[in-house]
Amino acid sequence: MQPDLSTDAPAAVCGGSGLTPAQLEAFHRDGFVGPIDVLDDAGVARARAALDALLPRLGELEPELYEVEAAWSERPDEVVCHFLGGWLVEPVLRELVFHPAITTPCADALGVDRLRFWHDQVFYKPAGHPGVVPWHQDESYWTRTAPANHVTLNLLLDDADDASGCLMFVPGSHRFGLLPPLPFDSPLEAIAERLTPEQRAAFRPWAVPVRAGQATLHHCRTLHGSGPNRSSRSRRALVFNYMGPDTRVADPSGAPLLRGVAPLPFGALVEGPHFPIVLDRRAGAPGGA
Ligand SMILES: O=C(O)CCC(=O)C(=O)O
Repeated sequence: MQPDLSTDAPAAVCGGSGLTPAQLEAFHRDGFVGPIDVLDDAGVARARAALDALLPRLGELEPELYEVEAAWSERPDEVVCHFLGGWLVEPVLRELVFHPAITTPCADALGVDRLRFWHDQVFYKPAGHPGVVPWHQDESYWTRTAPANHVTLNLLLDDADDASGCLMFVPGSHRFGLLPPLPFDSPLEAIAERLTPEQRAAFRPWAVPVRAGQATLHHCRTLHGSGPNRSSRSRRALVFNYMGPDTRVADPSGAPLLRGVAPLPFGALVEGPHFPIVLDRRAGAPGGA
């Protein structure tokens, strides 16, 4: 499975100027920042159309993707629709992986001149869907790569608020240390029993409502989760995960980092067509300073 990396950036996407100093300060202080503007109305419409065409074909496309959440496949009326690898089959998602309006704030947050793609995800909660995304740190699922210099941009294709299950974050939790992974279909609060008394005392979640076309950005150790969609609106999120350019394989097992990707040996640079450099701001680089 070799993704076609040729891409023309979609016209209907905002700037690419990156995080303001205040946004960067918030990211370092709290472990997340948002909302940030990414797509204009035409860009949202284009991404929605692409995703809506993909969703009914998930069963047929599953072998080409990195992963479709098994619990959702078994119990779609209870569990949030979640899959990885949409960029492999949908050109609009592939374009967004490389777009400066997405990559620039992520590179700013990580403090890197070169940004490497890790993978994409989709989280879809139809209107009235009871599924939740339990509180978790992304890094709990990513310990097969190191160092932990990864970031997540969660782009909403619908207005999201408390009623539709917008993302919630625990400010400062990126300094909690690494917590254990939990099954995707766990209850929202399942992490509570894994927290120390100090962490429990510091567990004061913030909900971050966003408009369609806006995103939140969070550090790979920031605790985040989302509740059910009690509204009559869809809640569609495209998620883009990036990492520093020098990330290496930290898993001695030799298993592929993602399904269908050629295995990389322990200690090797995470690179290749599935993990492209998506932004290079070094002097002399194409598009760089
Ligand atoms: O969109 C959601 O509810 C969960 C997203 C998430 O876990 C992420 O962006 O890392």
